Amino acid sequence: MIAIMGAMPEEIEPILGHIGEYRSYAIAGNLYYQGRYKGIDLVVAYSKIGKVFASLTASVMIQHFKAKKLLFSGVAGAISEDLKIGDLIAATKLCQHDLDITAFGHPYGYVPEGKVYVESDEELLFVAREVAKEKGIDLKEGIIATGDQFIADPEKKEWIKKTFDADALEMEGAAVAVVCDAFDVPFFILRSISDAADMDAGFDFDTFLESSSKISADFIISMVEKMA
Ligand code: 4EZ
Repeated sequence: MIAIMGAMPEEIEPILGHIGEYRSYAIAGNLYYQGRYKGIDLVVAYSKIGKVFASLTASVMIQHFKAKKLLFSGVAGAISEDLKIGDLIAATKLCQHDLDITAFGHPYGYVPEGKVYVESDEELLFVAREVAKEKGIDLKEGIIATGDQFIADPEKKEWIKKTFDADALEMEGAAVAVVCDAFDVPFFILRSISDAADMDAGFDFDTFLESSSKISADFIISMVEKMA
């Protein structure tokens, strides 16, 4: 069983479009869609926005649906100047930019028995590079910073860039990474840029949510095909 998750309905709709027939299960306030694509069993769901909902959904996909790999598809705000709207970035590692016990001398993003960065699975990154090569897609790779805030402020964005060396930001990736790491489930977080986390972010996000979600979802489906 491979899990594919997003945070918002728009992020998983293009995935459901590919799998055709599926069954729905309601668990703890979310709907989980189970179906098959090219002979592979899939469970697909959107978590709702933010780290808490994302952790819940990732946990259910692993514990209840026995997902052996988890792929996340969605959109993100760009930090790196290299990333333009519609570009794809695969996370090499992820961190929580809003986790702060620095009052006790710890670095930003760290709590005891945790780690600042959770690293993505190398094999899934390899599959992604192969798909990108075959399709002639310019897949970027970098650090994704996650927090429970929609960032639409150049100063906050700059702080996240300098504190975590992050290339993109969103609100679920690191939560999924922490859960998958704890359960030893290989994960892959893919995002297509919807905005630049600046003053125009709200407007750009609304404008590009659908198109960027589709770019990310199509790539994820190609990865599943490659794994079949
Ligand atoms: C969160 N997602 C945004 C959800 C916003 C509004 C109804 C991705 C994202 C993001 N997150 C795209 N751009 C972002 C930004 N500038 N800051 C945080 O994963 C829902």
